[in-house]
Amino acid sequence: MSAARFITLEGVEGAGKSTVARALQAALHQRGVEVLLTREPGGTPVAEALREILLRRGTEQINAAAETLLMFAARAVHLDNSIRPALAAGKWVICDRFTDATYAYQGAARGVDLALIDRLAATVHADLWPARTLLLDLPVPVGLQRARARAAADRFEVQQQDFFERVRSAYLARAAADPARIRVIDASPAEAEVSTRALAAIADLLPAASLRPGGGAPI
Ligand code: Z5A
Repeated sequence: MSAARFITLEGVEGAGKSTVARALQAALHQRGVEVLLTREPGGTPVAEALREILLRRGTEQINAAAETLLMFAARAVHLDNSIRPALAAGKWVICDRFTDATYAYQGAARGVDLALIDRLAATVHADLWPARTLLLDLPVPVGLQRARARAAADRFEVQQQDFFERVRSAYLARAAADPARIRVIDASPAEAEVSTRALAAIADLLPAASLRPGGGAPI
């Protein structure tokens, strides 16, 4: 059994996080690494119910503070009931978005006090941060085009371009401040190339045996 690792994926809409997450899961599986693939908000029945509330375009207003608290409520449940047990069982966890998203969306884009987010993060997961975060970086219009070609817009996707520019800038600033954890990957190339770069960006975390020739096919 390999040492458990917590990996997160971040980026603006349509950056390709879900696509890369699936490719990483397959590549790790080929290397004998058991992976829990999950997402935020969501990942457990209760957290998915909160996701539905957060993403639905209803008539009732959810202000930025309430949105932040709901994100962390979902995260606390997700950590307790899914992420921590998986890590304790020795699995790798690949999570599509985590607390960096709260700093980018609720903090930078919605204007929530970063000290509040610091406090909530310390309360909910002071002991657990991702070993590696892959920031899939893409010009905002390209990501929006990809995302909007796919499905009807949710409560976040209806935001204007400047909202997502603030998200992107915040992500890049966080990566510059913590380059050991947050690796920026250009998400413009074709899917296979982006996934190959993502795998390379976590290669140092893999057990040595899985990197030997024959230890797994490239993705
Ligand atoms: N949110 C928040 O505000 N605060 C928080 O703390 C957290 C989340 C945790 C979750 O919605 C929303 O919650 C999110 C932020 C907020 N809102 N927004 N907006 P979501 O999970 O539905 O949305 P998302 O996280 O942005 O995922 P996404 O739109 O599904 O994008 P993606 O996962 O990055 O992309 P994808 O599904 O892999 O790919 C999108 C399309 O592009 C698809 O058709 C692919 O086939 C295509 N694609 C992917 N890669 C490529 C490449 N390389 N080239 C060409 N086409 C590609």
